[in-house]
Amino acid sequence: MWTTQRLQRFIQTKLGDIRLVIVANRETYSHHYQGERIIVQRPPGGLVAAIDPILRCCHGTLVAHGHGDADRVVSDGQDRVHVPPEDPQYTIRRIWLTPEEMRGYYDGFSNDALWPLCHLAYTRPQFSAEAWEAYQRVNHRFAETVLDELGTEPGLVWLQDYHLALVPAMLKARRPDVLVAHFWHIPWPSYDNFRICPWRQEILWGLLGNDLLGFHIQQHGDHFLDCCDRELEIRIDRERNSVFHHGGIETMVRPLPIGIDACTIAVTAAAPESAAAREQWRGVLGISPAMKILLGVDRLDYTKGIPERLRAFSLMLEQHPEWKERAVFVQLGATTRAHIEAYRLLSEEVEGLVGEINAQYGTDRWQPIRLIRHNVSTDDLVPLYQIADVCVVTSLHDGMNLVAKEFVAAQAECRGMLVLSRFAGAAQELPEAILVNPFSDEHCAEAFHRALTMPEEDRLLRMEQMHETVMEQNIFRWASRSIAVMARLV
Ligand code: ADQ
Repeated sequence: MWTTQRLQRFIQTKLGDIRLVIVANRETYSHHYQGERIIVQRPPGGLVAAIDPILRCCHGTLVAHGHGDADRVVSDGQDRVHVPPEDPQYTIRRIWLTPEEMRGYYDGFSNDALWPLCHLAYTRPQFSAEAWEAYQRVNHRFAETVLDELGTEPGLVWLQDYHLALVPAMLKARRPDVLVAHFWHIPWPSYDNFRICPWRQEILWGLLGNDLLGFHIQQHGDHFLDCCDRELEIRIDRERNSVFHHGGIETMVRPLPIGIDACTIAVTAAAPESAAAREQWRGVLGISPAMKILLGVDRLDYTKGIPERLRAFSLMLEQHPEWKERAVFVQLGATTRAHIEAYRLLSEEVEGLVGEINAQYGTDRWQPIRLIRHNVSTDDLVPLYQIADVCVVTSLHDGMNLVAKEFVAAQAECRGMLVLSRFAGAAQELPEAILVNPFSDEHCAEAFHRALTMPEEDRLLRMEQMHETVMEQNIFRWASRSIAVMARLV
């Protein structure tokens, strides 16, 4: 079993004195004013959950955008701060971006162009020359900061995600000796979808600055190779899963499915405080122990299939009226990317649907859907996963989906069931879940009913297998596999 300690020893053996710099848009800790006081927050999201334990392990540096309103005050003269605050183990080097840069680089190009381009959720990407210009400029700033952090030392730079597609080539142009790896946390589209991007060649060349480019699943890597093959003068070696360019330089493309810190979740679930928290959730939600709970946990994002699952739940109530007053759908929907039109519309749609369905089916004693719009801490989320009978993940398209894995890790007694979209990367590792096509309300409604009525023996068998997978294929294993590939390149 991979643990923090084992990973730490592994990193020391494999990388020795080589400095590890991780680069991500989002910082793992941000500082905020609360009146006169400064508080520390950990933003939600899969990426943060993944890289924090790795940085703690290797005492590395994270280069990231400083977005908290008190971030500058707590940073030193070199824009650095040591975290976590209670027990500092690594450094965040912050980059400051203006609101205008954020509008172009983050909202504009990353989230209004690349995000819908890479997810087959049928939301049209918005390509704006102004946003693309900001994306290039900010990627350049990230590259300059990483080079400044490294000085003349040898180093391994590990970039995270789609906000930084141009950084690898920028780094390599100045420091060909530095090893550059990149993990792309979202799907890569097929060529037919990718080719609508006006700056597709620039993005591909940017990513070919990497020595290693990781995706969650083989299919995303295959799509990337296809795109390179169709667009660029390069050579693809399908057997090696590599692209050769610039007279023989190799970019390795590898499937590296991400995991979660499953052990911490299992320990939180087993802690005595968790029992009280479970009761508290039932109390707050007004749900008796006899009531079945279906649970969705997501950022409010149009790729996650939230309206789709609510409609399917409504259909289940119509087709199986025996669930009226006997089942509740609890949906956590944290607000995200609120400046973007598509997200505002989604938020309105979800609120509207919840109102409609509750009005149609609700009674004096029962509200079918409970929507919770704020973030909850891991300590509060784990007991909620525990009391859920069915966890519902209906992403229209998803790189991996960590919620599916978190639910399974929290369910040590294996009493619940997972309904999982076929179009989430996680479906490849968790085939024992009830796999669904989220584009079909009928299919999902039937899957919810099946999950609620599955015979205990079948359910236990499936959940135990998934539990084993999630515990074994954890975040430390993902990090070790990624670092093992990088170390071979050093
Ligand atoms: P995300 O799109 O953010 O991640 P996901 O993998 O599901 O999606 O991770 C979401 C994380 O945020 C989970 O850890 C979840 O617990 C947390 N979260 C969501 N809503 C919350 C709420 N209301 N309160 C508290 N916590 C909440 C991207 C890709 C995914 C990929 C990850 C990691 O889109 O496909 O799995 O990166 O690579």
